Amino acid sequence: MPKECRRKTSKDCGLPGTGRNEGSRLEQRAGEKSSQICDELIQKASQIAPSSGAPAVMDAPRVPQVTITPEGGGTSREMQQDDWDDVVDGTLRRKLSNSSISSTGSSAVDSEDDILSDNESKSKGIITLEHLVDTGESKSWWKLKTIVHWPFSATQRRRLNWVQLAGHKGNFKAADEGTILKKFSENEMQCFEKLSNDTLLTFVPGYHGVVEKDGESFLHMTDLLVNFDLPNVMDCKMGVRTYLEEELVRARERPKPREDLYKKMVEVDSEGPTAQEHSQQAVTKPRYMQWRETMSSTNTLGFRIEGIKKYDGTCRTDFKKTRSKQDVIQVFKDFVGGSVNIIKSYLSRLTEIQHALKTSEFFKRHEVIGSSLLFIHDHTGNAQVWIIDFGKTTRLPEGQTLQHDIPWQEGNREDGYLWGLENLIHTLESVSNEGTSEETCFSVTKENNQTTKTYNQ
Ligand code: I3P
Repeated sequence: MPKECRRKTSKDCGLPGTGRNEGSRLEQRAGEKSSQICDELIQKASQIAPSSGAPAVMDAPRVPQVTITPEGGGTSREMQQDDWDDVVDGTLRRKLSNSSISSTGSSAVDSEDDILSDNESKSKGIITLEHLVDTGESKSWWKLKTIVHWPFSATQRRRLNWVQLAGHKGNFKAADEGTILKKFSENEMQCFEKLSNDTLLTFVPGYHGVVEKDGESFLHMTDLLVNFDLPNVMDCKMGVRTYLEEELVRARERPKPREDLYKKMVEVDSEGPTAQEHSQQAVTKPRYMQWRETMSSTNTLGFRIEGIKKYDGTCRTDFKKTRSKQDVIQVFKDFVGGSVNIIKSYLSRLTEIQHALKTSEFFKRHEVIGSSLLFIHDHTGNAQVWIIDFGKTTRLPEGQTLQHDIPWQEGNREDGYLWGLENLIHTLESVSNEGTSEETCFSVTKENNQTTKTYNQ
């Protein structure tokens, strides 16, 4: 059984004061926090099943390895001052890349950073933020809480399930009902602007421009969960590669050993790091990302499952070793509760997305890295798939286009997105064909803080 995700208090997340190298201390804390927050990230018991044959075969992509070079001097390089932004509002912040900030569902708190440190915010898992209405003073406030306990009655609560299954946390703020604010990324903004005239428009979250709040910029977006009742959500990261070519080049030119990524790697596979990496207790980011890709189904199927949140509030992000097609089939079966109808709805939506991608001018001219397909369904049978997260989706030089279904070789910028989508469709077809012992029809009720699932006779 998956364990519920846990959150630490702001006290637990407090940043250290001055002292020895701030950067490396924070970096170290990031690793520690990750493991504290979501125990299920490390399910040592899970086995890597051998790949059971992808429906389509693409040559294994050539993976240029990036390891720490002797420049590191045989010991782990301490974080440099320029790895960090200056003190902002009294808080030392790590520089934000314009990388993906996975977004899904609804809103957030006035300032999550008040509660979560930036390092913790980069941990995975799930949190629920509820908008609680104070009936007495017609004043509202926001509360961060763990998923499973619902101490307020449904009438007191305007439920806002806020779901983030992948990417960086702490990047969302409350917005008008039905919308969310996502931390500004120039890249993502440009994508949304270009997508406004593209065939993909109906498959991406509604974009309502840039807004300023508390001195920060945000992308104002439609909340994808708004039309669902107790939604089930799955995040699948698409493509055979999850890092930009420029990240690879940067890592070669200026390797930045990271202790936090080393720790994350060791937590999943103690034999993952090379002898040199073990001695340095650090790995570079592309090296970590490449390792993640080979451990999961990214390299073998062109997509991977990042996380799942079920209608009852449980969440899982322990899919780092979910690699074979059969493993993925099993996860999908569990996710839909055995409902072939939901799978069929997803398949029909995926086929529409596939068609739209093949005719999209935007898609043709962008390297799509770190973008996810977000699956959402609920007990009413409503099922949707959305294309999300464009923080690392990059425009190609004028005149260059991508095929998205040929092997990646460094320099060609191919991302394998269409190949992954094809495999994803075949995988869901297998789920559908294998069927289930029962077609699941059930209703969900919530009473006395308890969610009850009732199967129809
Ligand atoms: C993270 C994941 C994120 C990546 C992050 C990784 O690993 O690959 O996509 O952020 O890099 O740590 P994991 O899934 O194992 O937690 P970007 O996509 O923004 O690069 P980071 O630690 O540099 O934020």
